Amino acid sequence: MPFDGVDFYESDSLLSEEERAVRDTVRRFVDDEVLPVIGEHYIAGTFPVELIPKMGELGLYGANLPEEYGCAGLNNVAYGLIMQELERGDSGIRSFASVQGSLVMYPIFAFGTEEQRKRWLPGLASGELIGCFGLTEPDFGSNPGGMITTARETPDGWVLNGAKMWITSGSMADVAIVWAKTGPLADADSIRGFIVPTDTKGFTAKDQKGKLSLRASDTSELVLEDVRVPKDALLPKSDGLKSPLMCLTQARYGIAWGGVGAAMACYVEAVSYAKNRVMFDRPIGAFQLQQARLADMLTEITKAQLLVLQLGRLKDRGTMTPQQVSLAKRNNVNIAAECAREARRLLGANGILVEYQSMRHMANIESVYTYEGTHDIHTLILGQAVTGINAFGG
Ligand code: TGC
Ligand code: FAD
Repeated sequence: MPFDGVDFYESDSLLSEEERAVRDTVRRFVDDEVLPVIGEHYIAGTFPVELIPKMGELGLYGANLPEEYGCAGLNNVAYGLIMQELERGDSGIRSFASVQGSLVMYPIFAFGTEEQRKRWLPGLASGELIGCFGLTEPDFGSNPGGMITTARETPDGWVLNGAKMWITSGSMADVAIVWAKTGPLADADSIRGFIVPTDTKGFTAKDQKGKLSLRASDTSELVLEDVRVPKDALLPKSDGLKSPLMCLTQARYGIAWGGVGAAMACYVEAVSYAKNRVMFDRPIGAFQLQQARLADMLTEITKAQLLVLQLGRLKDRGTMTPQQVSLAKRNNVNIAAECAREARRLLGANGILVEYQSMRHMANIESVYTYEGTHDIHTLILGQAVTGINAFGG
């Protein structure tokens, strides 16, 4: 049955016609192309690569970047709705699009030259090229400022050395945005971004095996051994740790919308099951305990929807702050985790089957809870915003 949304507070009426049309297009795409195949891919631990050009045709990569670079030029609310619908399908699908748009195309757009934008953005927008974003290292996750990957300048370019860990789309990528220190290791201000074609000598990517979460997603370790790139591989306007953190703000914004999508998928599945599953001669939806579960889910989804919609309007107005994004990422991913777990429980034994969606979302959301700043890190970002005191340590 086609997905009909969850809209208890008529938040649809707060969307423009164009925003609704974008949302409905992606909604249909997810119903027709993602949901029929995602379970198999999840079990197999593979990414549905056949969807990559289709998402490109629909303009889903970097959809809030300008049309002159082959992008859709949509506003940020429409961009958020795209992420919401993709994550309703699977967090791995949304991750692919988030990384491509917010973590690869955005830094090229924001920190690159006009030549770099023209060279890379149209291919990434169409999905002909796949990108990945290398910030996290084996020993530097929540504190990327400590990274030990280096870029040394030579007369004809740069030489990169180091390793990046947990990199989404790493093994499929044609191009990697690699963050490295160009000065002393103690100096996070010397971090700069580099556009590294993955066929460059010395660059290798290895699949991360054994994942029990985000299985329909390519996650890899990148190793850079004397990787030589020309001068124009540097993103010239990247300048210190702030630059990759600016990219994270873009991606976290999309994830906050994505959390709503995953939560809605689980809620709708739970409502339908509650109405149809009969136990003790009554549908289980007739029992107060199950109604309480559904009421809690609906309440949290409704609050989360209003949160991201206002966040999107602030982003479109140009006043959104990273701390506001932290609040939304932290809240919406957390409520998605709660909804997925409660839906799975409501489904009883069927809830552990791949034919249903809730347990897949429940497992996926554990990755989403951890990446792009763990829930704890966003707590500390908010704590700092409130008190002015940095509690990160170090
Ligand atoms: P700190 O001194 O706080 O900040 C350095 C400079 O950056 C500014 N800044 C930001 N700017 C824009 N957006 C943000 N979110 C920003 N956060 C900080 C800050 O104002 C400062 O500017 P300036 O002008 O004073 O130099 O840096 P810190 O070293 O104390 O770190 C702070 C902390 C812990 C919050 C930060 O490192 C952090 O966010 N850690 C979490 C790491 C993380 O999220 N990694 C994600 C890797 S990518 C990923 O997971 C992709 S998943 C795939 C998918 O998206 O689907
Ligand atoms: P750690 O930093 O080791 O944290 C471990 C625990 O300690 C967590 O509970 C954390 O909250 C807590 N902790 C850490 N510091 C503090 C503190 N100061 N106070 C209190 N508690 C603290 N990275 C990329 O660069 N590119 C990608 O494409 C990418 N894709 C990913 C895909 C997946 C599936 C996953 C799981 C991760 C991905 N990541 C990516 C990495 C991700 O961003 C990191 O895993 C994340 O930032 C956390 O780092 P860590 O795993 O090293 O945990």
